Amino acid sequence: MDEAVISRELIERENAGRLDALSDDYESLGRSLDRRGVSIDKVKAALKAFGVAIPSWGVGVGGTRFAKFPIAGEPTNIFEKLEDCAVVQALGRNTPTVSTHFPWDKVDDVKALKEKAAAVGLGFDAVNSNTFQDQPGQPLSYKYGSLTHADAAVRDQAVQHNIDCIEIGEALGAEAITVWIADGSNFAGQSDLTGALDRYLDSMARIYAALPRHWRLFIEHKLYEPAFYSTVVSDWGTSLLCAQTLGDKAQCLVDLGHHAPNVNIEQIVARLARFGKLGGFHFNDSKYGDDDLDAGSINPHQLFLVFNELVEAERRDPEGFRPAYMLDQSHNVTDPIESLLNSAGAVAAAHARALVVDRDALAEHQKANDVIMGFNTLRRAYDTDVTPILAMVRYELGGAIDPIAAYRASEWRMRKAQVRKPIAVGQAGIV
Ligand SMILES: [Mn+2]
Repeated sequence: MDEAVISRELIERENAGRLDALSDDYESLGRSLDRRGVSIDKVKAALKAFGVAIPSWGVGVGGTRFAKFPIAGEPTNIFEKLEDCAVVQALGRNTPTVSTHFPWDKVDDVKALKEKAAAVGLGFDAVNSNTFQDQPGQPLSYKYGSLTHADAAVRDQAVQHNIDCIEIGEALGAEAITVWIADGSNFAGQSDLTGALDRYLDSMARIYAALPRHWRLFIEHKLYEPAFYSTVVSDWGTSLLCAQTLGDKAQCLVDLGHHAPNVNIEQIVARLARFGKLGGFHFNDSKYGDDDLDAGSINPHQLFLVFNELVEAERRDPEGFRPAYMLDQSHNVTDPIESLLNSAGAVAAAHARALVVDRDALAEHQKANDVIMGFNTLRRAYDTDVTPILAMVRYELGGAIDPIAAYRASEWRMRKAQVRKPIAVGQAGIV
């Protein structure tokens, strides 16, 4: 790393007083897992190879439909956003890549963007296109849709934007594009439900044709909002049909918040993986709808069950298993860096718990219809306090044993408040 956003000395100073307790906890957990036939070092090695991408928009303060409350020292452009992403990576060590969004992250010099990322020790994950809002000077409006618009000229504009995103992504070293469209309708009778899907498939086929050889195209479904009567890619069934229609490079992306309440998301994950169509995730959490709360903050058990299916899927098909993991959250009342550290930790914790499930025992209990023992096998893993493994992974990779404490000790936000331009108040946030 050429530009150390957080000094090595600070991290070492912060870790020094915590290392003895961590080693003690790690060894104790190791003995406990060993009695269950689980190697803690294997779990640790798997977690060292595990990363979740930070969305560039996630380091800014988000907001709701009501308001956004900016904080002093918030990043004002993609270069400053990369620095904040680098802080998360320097301390947490499981967020090595950034998922960019265009035109929000548009720059004149894409090479400079790539160089900045490399300088702060980051790479690029999937690029995200945006045809859900109009940009200043944009010739045609997306008010009534983009890739599915009734007017071919609007569809052409939206297709071209996605192709432009692929070109930028290629220059950055990304290998996937996520296409989320807000197209849909607010009234019965507003839209031809079948015609809109046909136009979507036609537009997506043109984007698909522009994919470089090693690229993937992720289809993100969402059941409602901003369209409240129907959305064109409303659910995982539509997403799967579209991905199958488009071809091998097209896969489904599961945003945890984009489902009706109580939907069994882990089963959706298992289904998509079974048919080789699980492209990736947008992790977040929700209480009521698409709340975009911090991953694992409301329902950590669901997150664990999702990872339980992921570990199963990888065992079944190690070759074809390569989901892209990304966070997609809106931080309204917290410092985004602290939320992202917590959330990346929550995702890694869910993964760790899924890795300590006794899979042979689980299979035996399922075969014998021993319901309670099947459930208890999962519950035992879920009840395991995996925090010493996560902390040891961070420590051994050069990060902070207690990342939030180290972040606060760095006074990063306070220092940035002195040099970054203040964000204007009175804007609505990301919805
Ligand atoms: Mn999303």
